[in-house]
Amino acid sequence: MFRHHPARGRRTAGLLVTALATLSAGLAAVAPAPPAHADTATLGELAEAKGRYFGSATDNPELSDTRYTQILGSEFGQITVGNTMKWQYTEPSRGRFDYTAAEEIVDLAESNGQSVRGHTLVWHNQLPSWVGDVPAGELLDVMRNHITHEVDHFKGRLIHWDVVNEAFEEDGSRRQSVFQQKIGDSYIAEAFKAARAADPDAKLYYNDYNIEGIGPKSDAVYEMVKSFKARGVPIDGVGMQAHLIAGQVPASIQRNIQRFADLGVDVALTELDIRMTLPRTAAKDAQQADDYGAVVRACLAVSRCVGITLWDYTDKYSWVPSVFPGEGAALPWDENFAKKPAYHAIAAALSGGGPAPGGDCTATYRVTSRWQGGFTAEVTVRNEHSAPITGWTVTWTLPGGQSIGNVWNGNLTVNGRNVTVRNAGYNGTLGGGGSTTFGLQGQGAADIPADVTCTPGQSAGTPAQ
Ligand code: 9MR
Repeated sequence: MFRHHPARGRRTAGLLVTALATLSAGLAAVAPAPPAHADTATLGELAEAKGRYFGSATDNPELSDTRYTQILGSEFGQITVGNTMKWQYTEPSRGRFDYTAAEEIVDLAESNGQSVRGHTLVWHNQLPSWVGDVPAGELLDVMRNHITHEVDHFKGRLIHWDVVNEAFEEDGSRRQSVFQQKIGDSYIAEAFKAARAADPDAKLYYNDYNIEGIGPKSDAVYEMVKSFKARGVPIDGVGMQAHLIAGQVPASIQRNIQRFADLGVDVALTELDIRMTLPRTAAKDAQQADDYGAVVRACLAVSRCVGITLWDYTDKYSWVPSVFPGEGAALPWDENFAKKPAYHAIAAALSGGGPAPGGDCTATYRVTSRWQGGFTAEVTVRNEHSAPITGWTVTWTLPGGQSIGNVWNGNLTVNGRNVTVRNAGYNGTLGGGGSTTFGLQGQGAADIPADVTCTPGQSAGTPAQ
């Protein structure tokens, strides 16, 4: 019996489309395109079905890339303004406010029906130099004025504000920013009060990195939130940035999200990316896919984890390579906008599926030659996860008029139009990201079957010899 797995079906369809595209580029006689699959849902739609959002950050220079904006506008339910709501852009000199660049992104998101997170009001970075020169006795007023002006400007248009960003060091002590030094510990609470007064409806977040797992830094944020709740300081949420490393997702992430939720605040994963040491390999992609799936499932497991935002969605515009030389490939779309295994793992997790026990596999069917009355094809079987699989079964329905003569590097069973190919004795075990191929010769037109599906293991039908 084959487990029905909606995400796997979608992924197989995607691979088939890729196979078709490759084919149509190389062959004069082209098989007809498969029908569009009614169950193709975007990440935004899948998240919405779970009562969450799935979004992407973006930045102004990218908006002239039409291929980029097409996916940005269709795949996501939420947008974060990646740079141009920061102080450097919005109050470049004291008392002179400029929202032109930020407005461009908010307008675009609104025209696409997407919600917007504001990022960020008070941060030590991307701060214009004049702020550093404000006398200590004036900085609290300057900070309040900045917050009041910006929050008021976007009032009613944003769902969340990152009110204060990155105020803690790794050891849990306060970062010695200009605000900390000149205003003191109270500046964070004061910032939240000013934001609430300016827009009582926007949800107010504290946002930081390396607080996804339990440790000294997340403990410090936890204690702050606890004390804000006890003292009536208006905080609604904690943003865990989630700039993660493949193979190193903190084991305590779900427990950590839950403990913040238990304080009575929402949690959002606000800047998710999962980087790797370059170059990409199939095994690293598989590890990364597992990691993305695990992070999404950790969020879905906590009802107050309200949404997930990628820190941009394509490697073309990722911040990672410029800051971590030799690392990158952190996002679910590559620099040419091709979806990686990570994309499919996110879709599967949002659909409620986990990786199948013992892994998961895909099959890509490619016609390698054709002649009057016959053809050969090659099927690539790939383990999409990091856990090894010890066997695989590929099935499809024969397109009308086709029959199969023989298969090599696999064991064939045909039952009416139902084809089953199981691994041979020597090619069943595939490590994380590993792949193998089998070949076949068929009679009839070289139409590509529409439902090629891979299942790990050899559970269906007669056992392989
Ligand atoms: O993606 C942002 C990049 O374009 C800026 O140069 C950088 C400046 O520090 O900020 C990046 O975004 C950061 C975000 O605002 C806060 N968390 C870390 C993000 C990545 O550095």
